[in-house]
Amino acid sequence: MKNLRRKTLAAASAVTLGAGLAVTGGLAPAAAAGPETSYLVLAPQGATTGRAAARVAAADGTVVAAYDQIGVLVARSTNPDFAARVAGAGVESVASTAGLGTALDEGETVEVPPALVADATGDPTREPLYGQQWDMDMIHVPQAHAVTTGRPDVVVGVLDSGISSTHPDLATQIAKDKSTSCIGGVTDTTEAAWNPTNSDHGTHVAGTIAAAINGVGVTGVAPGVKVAAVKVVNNDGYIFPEAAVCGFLWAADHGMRLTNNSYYIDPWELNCRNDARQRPVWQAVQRAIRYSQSKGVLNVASAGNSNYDLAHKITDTGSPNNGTPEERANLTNACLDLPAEAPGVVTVAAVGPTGAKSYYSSYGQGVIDVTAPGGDTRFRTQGARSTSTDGILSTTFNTVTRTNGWGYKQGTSMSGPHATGVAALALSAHPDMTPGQLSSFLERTATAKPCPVGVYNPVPLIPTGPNAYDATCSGGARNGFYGAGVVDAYTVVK
Ligand SMILES: [Ca+2]
Ligand SMILES: [Ca+2]
Repeated sequence: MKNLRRKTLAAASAVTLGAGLAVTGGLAPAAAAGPETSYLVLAPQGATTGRAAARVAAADGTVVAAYDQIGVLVARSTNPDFAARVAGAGVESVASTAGLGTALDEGETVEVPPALVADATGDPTREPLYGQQWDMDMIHVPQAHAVTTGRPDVVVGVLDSGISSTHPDLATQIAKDKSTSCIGGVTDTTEAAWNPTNSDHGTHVAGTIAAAINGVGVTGVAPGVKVAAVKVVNNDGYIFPEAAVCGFLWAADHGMRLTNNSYYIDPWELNCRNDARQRPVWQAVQRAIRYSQSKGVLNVASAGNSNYDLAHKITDTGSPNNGTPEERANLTNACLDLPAEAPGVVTVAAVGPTGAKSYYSSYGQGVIDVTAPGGDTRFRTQGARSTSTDGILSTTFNTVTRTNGWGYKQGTSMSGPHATGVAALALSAHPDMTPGQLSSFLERTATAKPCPVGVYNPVPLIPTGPNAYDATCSGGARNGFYGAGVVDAYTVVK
């Protein structure tokens, strides 16, 4: 899956490159307009953006968003020489984000028939579809709800593809005054802008965090808290760095204490150390993450669905021109996969109904912090067939028929929001915790899980090949497959 994503990225980049060649390869003068391109313009760290904004204007650019909090401008220009012209005093770096969008790992949705409406009892286990929510039992959600379902002043930013505001399990759960689109790096708070267009991924994530106990459908982990839609996935299914920057800043400046990030923005880590164009982009995202942490936000992120050892990725993907394995320590911060690997971010792996690592879950000692149910639709048949009921049941929005419903998805996109929901319960019970305290608390209260012995492969019959999902776990009580263990909703509130 990692390779697939890279091919998608490469294709997106190639289109952009082709368009650029068409302009610069002709006889047109240098100042001729090219395609409109988005840029991130970084002022020196700690400086205001005034001088940078003046340079943008002088270089035929338009500032579409100014993030003075972190010294970052989002600019657009059709001038092919924009980056060269904007460089100078007051500008630390400038880079186009063209081709640097990462495709959302969407996964398929398997819808279930609409649930009958039952009496709203306040008991999560009496929700009509609760019998299919093995995930909630695994992390002791009913026991937690006997203590608290969460406080409504805890607002979780769902940086994702939007949330359906008409969904019967979510309509009462959304902080509409804190919801926005961040597509293009620019906020748009109209309700239509932050509703889903071509993806219900964010609707599913939001339901896992906070679907209501209302006699309809499912329960979320923390139905007493609120979710805010912060739409960062564009209509083509890509997350661009400027949207992520906008999302982190929006959440931080609108009083959110938690964000859920079930996506991955993936620098080409083999290139980024020496790639002058990529480096400023990742620096801007990291400034945004650091800023949100300084405002008291704990960010939770999915580890990814590539069964990839994140602790040894340079060795694993080493360039054919360089046979010497390189150590992670040689990497600069600009080469991290974001947001999962940014310092202070809670990185979540996935387990299936048995509590064992999901076949797809990425891993890595020192990278994975905790794990949570994300589903595993292949273990039951060793990979021969897919059993959708071993996925995660949550709220859905059919983007073709434009109807709300419920259905299964699987992925670390689904495990992340379980950890976020547990963090929201923890914060409801312990409102004074700092992000650092909260993340340690999540780890301390998790149920530790040892490494399986030897090479792990739960799906030897999967059609992509008998060894495609081999993985080896390293570490002790805290290890590369499960981090500190499986999060627990009850132990954080009891
Ligand atoms: Ca419900
Ligand atoms: Ca981390």
